[in-house]
Amino acid sequence: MLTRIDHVGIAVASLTETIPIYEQAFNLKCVHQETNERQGVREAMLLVHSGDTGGSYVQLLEPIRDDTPVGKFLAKRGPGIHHIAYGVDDIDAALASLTVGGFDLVNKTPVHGTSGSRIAFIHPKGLGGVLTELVEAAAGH
Ligand code: CMX
Ligand code: CO
Repeated sequence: MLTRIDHVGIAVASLTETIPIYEQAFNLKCVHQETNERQGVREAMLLVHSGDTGGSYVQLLEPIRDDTPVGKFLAKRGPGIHHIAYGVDDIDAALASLTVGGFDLVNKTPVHGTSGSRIAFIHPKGLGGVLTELVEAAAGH
């Protein structure tokens, strides 16, 4: 079902401050930035590896408001790893299978993610305390 680690999502207070740190530390390049209003974030994607099944990235996340998932996370725990995201070929099939398995889906149907991808979150409680995202990349990504 899973094709790759798509990204590791890291909650930060400031993209402007954190992007250069990650670029310099690991010689990464920030290849994309966007604001996702529904998710309540400004995000930056730093490419780690381009593979046959799609890229792997560090995703830096800055909240656009305090009353958002990342805003609440930062207030409670401070900056750090917020979620892990796995690539899938068919997110509808993956969600159907997880539903049958009794997992607690935050998104029962896919929503809009980075660069036109379709994404869905699975609640951390059933997965060892790790908030988990599935990503079906848009065609050509
Ligand atoms: N990782 C692990 N546990 C988390 C967590 C995270 N990122 N966020 C919250 N939790 C835990 C809390 O520690 C808390 O646990 P306890 O009950 O044991 O104290 C519990 O979940 C509830 O915490 P909360 O602060 O009240 O958070 P909510 O229930 O309001 O929301 C969640 C939790 C997962 C439903 C919410 O964060 C969510 O919907 N996330 C999906 C969307 C998202 O994260 N978007 C931003 C990223 C966008 C992107 O990657 O594109
Ligand atoms: Co993500």
